[in-house]
Amino acid sequence: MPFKPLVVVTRKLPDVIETRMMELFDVKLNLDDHPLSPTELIEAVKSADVLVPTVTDRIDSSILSQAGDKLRLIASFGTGVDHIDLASARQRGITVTNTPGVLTEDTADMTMALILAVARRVSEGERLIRSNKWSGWGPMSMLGHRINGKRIGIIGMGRIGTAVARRARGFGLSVHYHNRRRVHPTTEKELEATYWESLDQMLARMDIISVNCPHTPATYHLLSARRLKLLQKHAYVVNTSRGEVVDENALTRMLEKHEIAGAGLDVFEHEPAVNPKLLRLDNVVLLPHMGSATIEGRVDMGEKVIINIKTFADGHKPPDRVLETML
Ligand code: 8YV
Repeated sequence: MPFKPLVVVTRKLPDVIETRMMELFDVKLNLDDHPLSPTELIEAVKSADVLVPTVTDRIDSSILSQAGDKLRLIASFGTGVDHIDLASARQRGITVTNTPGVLTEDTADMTMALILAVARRVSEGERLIRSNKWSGWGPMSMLGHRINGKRIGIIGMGRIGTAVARRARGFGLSVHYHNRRRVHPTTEKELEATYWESLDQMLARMDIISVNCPHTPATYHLLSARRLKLLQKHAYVVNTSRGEVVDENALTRMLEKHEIAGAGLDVFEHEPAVNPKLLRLDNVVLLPHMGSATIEGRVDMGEKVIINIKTFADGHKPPDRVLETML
């Protein structure tokens, strides 16, 4: 390898990945896995040739302005890149890569888990048993809503949205979607998916809404208070993308007033903080950003990061480069 970079990794990664990185590069690990403080992050960008951040590292222009000339690559461990100021990185000649593709299936699985959990009251049922308050079966107890035969509206028909659509078909849902662009006719045909150019019109007709678009300036609060009001009273909202795409306070107000049936949330606007009002509601299922959290997925992500760094260090363009124009 022409260049053996100093790679600073901000969080603990699978052992097999850290070991491989140490064989290939000079590596500084975060063995106790604490989220880096701003001071530590500045130290990291100053010393590294390559930074491997995660979603918990906010790499904005003020952090990047402190980076030395050494920092050439940000090889992010994750697909979403909304924690990185891409324009600022480009201006400084820093390449940014991510790990697309390898967490698609796991995140789609978690989307289905949330849909089933909220519509069939899975978490609520378990809470009932654990609280020792279950008095026995009753014909009218713990009734949820049937999934089969309902309509799912997917916002963002990229890799994950498409994987959700495939699973949804298996559960007997009819697939609808809103996307910046209509997907290829072959995919649309395979999924028997209906395209809605108007998000507003789609929202008003769906039983389940699944948020699967990335968070960008264009999708911030895409599900605004006004749009959430368009949903039917029996509708569910599921989000495994980014909290910022949904106005969390507006959603919480609607859930409190039962203006929609429920929500399944794996992501939040101000992670790790969660709106305390959500914690008191039974019609929500709350997960701690674990959509891609499988052992296999983390190893796959790590391998992608290694390929990106190695390709870059060998003097070539890394395969998973991200440009702000791609979002
Ligand atoms: C990751 C994610 O766990 O990759 C993403 O965009 O949201 C998560 O599934 C996390 O971002 C890793 O940095």
